[in-house]
Amino acid sequence: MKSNSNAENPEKHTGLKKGRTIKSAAGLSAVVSSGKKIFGEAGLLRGFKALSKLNQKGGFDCPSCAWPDPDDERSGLGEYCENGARAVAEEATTKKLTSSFFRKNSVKQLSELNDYEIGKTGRIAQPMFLSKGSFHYKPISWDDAFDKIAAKLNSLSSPDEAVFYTSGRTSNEAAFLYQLFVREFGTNNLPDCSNMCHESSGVALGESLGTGKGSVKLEDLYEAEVIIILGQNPGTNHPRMLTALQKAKANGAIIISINPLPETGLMEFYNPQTVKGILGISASLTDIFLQVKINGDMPLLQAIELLLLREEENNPGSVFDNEFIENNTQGFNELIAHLNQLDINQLAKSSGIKLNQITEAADILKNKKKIIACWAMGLTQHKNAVDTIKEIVNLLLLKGSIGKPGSGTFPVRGHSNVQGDRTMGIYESPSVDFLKRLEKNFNFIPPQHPGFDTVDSIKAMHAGKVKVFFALGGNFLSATPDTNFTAEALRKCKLTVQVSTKLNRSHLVHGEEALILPCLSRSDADIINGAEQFVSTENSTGVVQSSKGILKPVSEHLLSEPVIVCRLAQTTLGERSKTNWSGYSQNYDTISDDIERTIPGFENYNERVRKPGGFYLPNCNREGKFDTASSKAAFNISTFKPPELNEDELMMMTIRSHDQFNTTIYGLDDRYRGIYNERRVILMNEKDIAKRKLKDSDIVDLFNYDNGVKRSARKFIVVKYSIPEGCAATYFPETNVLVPISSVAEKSNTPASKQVIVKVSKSEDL
Ligand SMILES: Nc1nc2c(c(=O)[nH]1)N[C@H]1C(S)=C(S)[C@@H](COP(=O)(O)OP(=O)(O)OC[C@H]3O[C@@H](n4cnc5c(=O)[nH]c(N)nc54)[C@H](O)[C@@H]3O)O[C@H]1N2
Ligand SMILES: Nc1nc2c(c(=O)[nH]1)N[C@H]1C(S)=C(S)[C@@H](COP(=O)(O)OP(=O)(O)OC[C@H]3O[C@@H](n4cnc5c(=O)[nH]c(N)nc54)[C@H](O)[C@@H]3O)O[C@H]1N2
Ligand SMILES: [Mo]
Repeated sequence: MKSNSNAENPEKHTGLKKGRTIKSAAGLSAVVSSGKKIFGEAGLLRGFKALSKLNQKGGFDCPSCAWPDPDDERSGLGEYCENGARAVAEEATTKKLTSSFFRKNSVKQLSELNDYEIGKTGRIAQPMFLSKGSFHYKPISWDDAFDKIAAKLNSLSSPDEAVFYTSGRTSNEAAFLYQLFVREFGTNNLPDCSNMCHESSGVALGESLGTGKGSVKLEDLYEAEVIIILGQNPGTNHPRMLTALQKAKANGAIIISINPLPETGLMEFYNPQTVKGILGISASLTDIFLQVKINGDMPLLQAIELLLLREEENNPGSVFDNEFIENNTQGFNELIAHLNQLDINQLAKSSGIKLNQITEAADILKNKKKIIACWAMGLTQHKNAVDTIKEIVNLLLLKGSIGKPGSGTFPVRGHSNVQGDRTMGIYESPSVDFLKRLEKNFNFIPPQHPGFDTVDSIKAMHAGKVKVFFALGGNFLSATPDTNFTAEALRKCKLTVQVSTKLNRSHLVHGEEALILPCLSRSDADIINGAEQFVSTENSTGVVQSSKGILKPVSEHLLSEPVIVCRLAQTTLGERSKTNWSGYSQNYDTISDDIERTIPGFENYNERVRKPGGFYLPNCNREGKFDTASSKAAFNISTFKPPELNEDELMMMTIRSHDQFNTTIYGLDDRYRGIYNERRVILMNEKDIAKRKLKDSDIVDLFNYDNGVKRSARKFIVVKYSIPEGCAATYFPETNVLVPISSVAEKSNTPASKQVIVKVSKSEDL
């Protein structure tokens, strides 16, 4: 019998209040509000103690986003932002879930809470087990928990019947051990959150430039002449980027923002860490705002390239970097032939931007040589994401803006160590070279065939091909698309295991049996046999540095992620493995030694990771090299196909509010967008509201049809907003139920979460 719990958030409103859109991001109020939050959740002392070490050299890496820290001096006030402080507060809470909590609350009862309420319950304090047919989690010892998992894994008819997911907070050390264990066990089924995040960037950059990572360092921003920001909301998701942009602007950079929404941080910004900011003097960051239609970026970029081409033809040598193109690229003539066939007016129409505005942007770019393009989920989560990102590369290559100071690619990563996890080998399609190194160093034959990524894992579970689902962090059910389909998939598993810090919906929608293994968080002190351990992470610019937590863990029963992986490996593999699991779990330096032996760029790892500020990993683009088959950077040709929308349909993007970290909901406000106390909202253009004979604040149901399946999300409140006609926005994860499992980006298989076709109608209940 299954506990029949809710997969989705309950369809209840918390009470929408609208306020004015706060025009400027951050500022004193942001820091004060984060301070209050820290104190409220964690207690005064713990809060101060944690903040004083956040992102400091020798401190711990912020568990929020992957924005880089300055290489030189770091602010005495602490290198943190409002949302970083909230991320710490969320995990530093002293509230904990004891066995009596689970005795009182059945799985079904817990699933009736919304994500905000679930997050407020506290830290998981001991391993918990849900036996077959039971309605309540019960305590279990660590030994028994590992025995159960090992027995289940070893009973499978093939190692490929298990899937091992990773979220992006996992440290380099834990990630390295995890992929090693999974491959010794015998599968490459290593899906991760990156599959839903920057996978499209990795594929596009890898194919065109020879590395999946961005080329820009923080200092490059300060030298750039133009910074283009596409599909990213840094005010909320990478707040410290605003300080960097402010500095870039002071040095003369022009900022072009491309977004369907006028996002607050980009339009105006108070720097909380300067006196001016504290006094409330704001600076407008964006010079040109192009309010593109959802998915209009590719035609917009092509229109800019075409205008630059015309200018170059009029005045040869003045716009393109012909020497760079000649020496370093391939496919230039084909690109020019392709651009010449395109119609500028059609491109402008498809992008939703007036031609004169596009010309204004092209005019700025034509004489500039140092250009940086930054982007995030607004570009990666579309069906044509890979080609759109390659179109950014086309523009940069035409200008010779890669591999030089002040220029380059900047996919701004999400989770604080999502980039590092990939470097450590968390990847379902490892290279032959990487597998050879594992074979040589660890004396086993790794599986050679590719494993399942996130979407394919869900499909495989749904088809009954996967029996065990194991997650090292994250909230798989809520983060993935097609919530009800994914719930069915998870429920078909024999065993689901979650290594977690806090309760989430993935504990409540489970397999026949389920385990929750509670772990230390980034800010917790990790002491083994009296010795302080530290781990490491890699930020968006490829800097690896140490991270050492300092807070006393809320419970003595928590284990660190590296130790959990070691014990899992020892119990499951037993004599089969010759790897030094017990050594690793006693002293993390031994893990670093094996990372050094296995992964290029980690020479003298133990020594260099101890240096304040860490070290940069090698990046071929930075050195002006392109590790493609031809050793050249590749121009790419793509043709934009406008999405086919019926008259009554809207293109909807699922985005983050200011008060959330992915599926963790810190609060119910989105104050930069003027929305308070409610998450079940849909932002619509006033013409689209009128066309449907709706009014602002009406309650509507959202639905769509894909492959004959009707998907619906009920009871959303209409909010009139500045968004292009035909477009709409809702918050993730409430509308993940509407993202069809089959709607993915070509080549990267990333769910097209920013390109969801929906119909909107007055709520049926009213
Ligand atoms: N506080 C906080 N910080 C976070 C996170 C968080 O949830 N909270 N999440 C972390 C993670 S994992 C990630 S990946 C990042 C995410 O960081 P972002 O990518 O900034 O996050 P989203 O809210 O998904 O925002 C996407 C932006 O793209 C725009 N957009 C949507 N569709 C299009 C389009 O077709 N074209 C263009 N040009 N723009 C479009 C939206 O209007 C929005 O401004 O943030 C990381 N940091
Ligand atoms: N519709 C839609 N869907 C999306 C997106 C979108 O924009 N729209 N964005 C996608 C993106 S970019 C991403 S990255 C994914 C995120 O997907 P995930 O990474 O799977 O989700 P999170 O919400 O970040 O995971 C939060 C959970 O992680 C656990 N946790 C927190 N800290 C730790 C820790 O230190 N260790 C361990 N073991 N566990 C910890 C807590 O239990 C918490 O509940 O979602 C994707 N899904
Ligand atoms: Mo992400």
